[in-house]
Amino acid sequence: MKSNISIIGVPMDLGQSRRGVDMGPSAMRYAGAVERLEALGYKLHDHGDISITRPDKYETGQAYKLKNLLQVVEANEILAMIIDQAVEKGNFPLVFGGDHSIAIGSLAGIAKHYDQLGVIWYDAHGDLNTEETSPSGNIHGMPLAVSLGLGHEKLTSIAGYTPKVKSENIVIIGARSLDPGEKELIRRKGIQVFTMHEVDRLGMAIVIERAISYLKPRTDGVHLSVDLDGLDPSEAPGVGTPVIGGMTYRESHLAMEMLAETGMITSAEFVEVNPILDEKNKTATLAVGLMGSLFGEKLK
Ligand code: NNH
Ligand code: MN
Ligand code: MN
Ligand code: MN
Repeated sequence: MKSNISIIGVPMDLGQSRRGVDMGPSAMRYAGAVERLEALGYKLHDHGDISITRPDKYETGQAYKLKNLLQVVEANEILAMIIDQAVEKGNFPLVFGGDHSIAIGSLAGIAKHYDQLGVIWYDAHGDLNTEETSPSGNIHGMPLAVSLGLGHEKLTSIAGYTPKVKSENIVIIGARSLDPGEKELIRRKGIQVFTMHEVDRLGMAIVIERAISYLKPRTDGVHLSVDLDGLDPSEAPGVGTPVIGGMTYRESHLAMEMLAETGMITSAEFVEVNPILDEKNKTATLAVGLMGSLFGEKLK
């Protein structure tokens, strides 16, 4: 793991319809993220939170196919620029969300630095919708499709190039709520998905071993995108779209620890922490604990 970490907070809540997830970065800072990583000997560069333009009126109804598109695009362009510079400097970019629409900007800033960027998508959902397949019009359900070059041109062209990632370099872990269009895309592109069925059947250790041996030979860097709704809502209640039957606290720590051992993760984001829906900052605290494991707490 690189010894310098760039932290970027993205107080974004426009990619979905439940207010409050914009406070995620504060909640993770409050839960001690910076101190936790400093204690492990990393040098932290905290860029603070990028500023998000609020729309005059939130687009929330069913009528909208791509809610708050312009503001989501603007924030992701800025995020991509900041991340680009962090990677350029040789730092490890660590992004605090914000809803998952910000993965568009993260990947846009990172991917140009790699020939074969890998992505691990730790999530209850596939986030593989386009405006045609989305049941909600929420852009947080689209970032992985956008990064594959699928979806609205304003989203796919962020940072001036497309696609950001290749379907064969993606591994999804923890999926248990996939929309029909997402399933179709997964089949068509042959995307590697370890649903909860595989997590139950094989156990997390084997799932992560397989993810690692799949990605290692084919990628030259791996972005880890952790959506806290990947975990079970009993352990991560502070998320906007909880889905029962998720990954446990222990499974998730094991996953982070095993990824830490390989040293193959080159950037990461922790998203969808909504302090308003949380219980005493439990979900933010959980996220910060997972960061500790990802950055090698066990090994230090
Ligand atoms: N698949 C649904 C949609 O596109 C839900 C996505 N919600 C998420 N994704 N929280 O992680 O709207
Ligand atoms: Mn999700
Ligand atoms: Mn997600
Ligand atoms: Mn989510």
